[in-house]
Amino acid sequence: MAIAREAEPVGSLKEVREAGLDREDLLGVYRNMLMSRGIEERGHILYRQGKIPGSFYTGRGNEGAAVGVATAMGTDDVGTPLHRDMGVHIVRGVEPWRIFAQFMGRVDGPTKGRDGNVHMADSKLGLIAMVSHLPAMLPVAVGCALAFRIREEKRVAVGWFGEGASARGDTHEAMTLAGVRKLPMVFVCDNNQWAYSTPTHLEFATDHVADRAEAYGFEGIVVDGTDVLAVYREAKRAIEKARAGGGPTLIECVTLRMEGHAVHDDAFYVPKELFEKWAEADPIERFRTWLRTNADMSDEEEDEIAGEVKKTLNDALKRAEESPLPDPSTLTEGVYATPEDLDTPHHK
Ligand SMILES: Cc1ncc(C[n+]2csc(CCOP(=O)(O)OP(=O)(O)O)c2C)c(N)n1
Ligand SMILES: [Mg+2]
Repeated sequence: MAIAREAEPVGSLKEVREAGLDREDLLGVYRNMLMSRGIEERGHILYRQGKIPGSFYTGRGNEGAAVGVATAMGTDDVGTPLHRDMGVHIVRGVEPWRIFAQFMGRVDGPTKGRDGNVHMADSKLGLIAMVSHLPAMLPVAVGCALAFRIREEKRVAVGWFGEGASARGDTHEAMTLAGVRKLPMVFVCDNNQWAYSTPTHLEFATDHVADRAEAYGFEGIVVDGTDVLAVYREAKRAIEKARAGGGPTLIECVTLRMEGHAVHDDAFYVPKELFEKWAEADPIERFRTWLRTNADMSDEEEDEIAGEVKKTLNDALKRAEESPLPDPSTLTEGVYATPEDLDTPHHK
């Protein structure tokens, strides 16, 4: 029994319209989910071809949670997405070819070949690249929220963290400060039930991570992370509440990590039945079915979206492969921000 509120699934098209999405938006959400998965599937191929230095991380099963939250963010809001949140980069407008370039350490990746695989973000799109996700980015996101408060800007910071990372002290510090100062902050927990090989009952003793929110003085919500529309609705409410001065919210998106921690891990320790059960709640398939039932998505529309995603990804791969590796003589460039780098709406 959760202490936090357990969110209901989203039902009708009318309900979704009331939450702020029209039919075109919904097809865009579907496209963004397909794009996220497509990028990671092609990433696996690049890895097997030996083109990705280091390991490779994916968020399979988390597409709905990532896209749902990012769709609810405002243009001037800021976020710190993690290695399971490809959908956030896509929704914010990072071009897929730049993500492939990042995977391969090329100069056209968002970190210009300075960092590996998913340690990336484009600050011009309101995203801050992760340092580590355990959970080094929560204090950074809360710092952004504090800055918005001091500058009296109507902006919100969204900080992601894993359920395993919630055991670390930085989570506690970030939530304490956000709670006592009622900062415009939304905490999003990607609860994929595993922290590497550690299951949730060895990570926290409450039923849910979101149950802790009440103790920090704000609302906790548990939502099915495979239901993109329920995630969107809850994120939208939380973000607008934070913008209106109502303080933080902790949203826990429950999913299952559908692959190993990274490609080097075959997840032998996850019971097979768990994978089988959660495969039935695949977020993309769920939303596709919802669109067909509730928004009359036709075969033609579905094919058009799938075709467009496929073409975008094929072109993106080609373009990324043409991007060179960084010149070693430029190693120290970009380590410190220039005044021009800081001249964005997000730094003012
Ligand atoms: C200080 C530190 N310890 C260990 C790691 C290695 N590590 C990276 S992610 C991870 C598991 C995190 O689990 P969780 O927070 O549930 O996120 P998930 O990977 O499941 O999304 C570990 C042990 C690290 N990056 N930093
Ligand atoms: Mg986890």
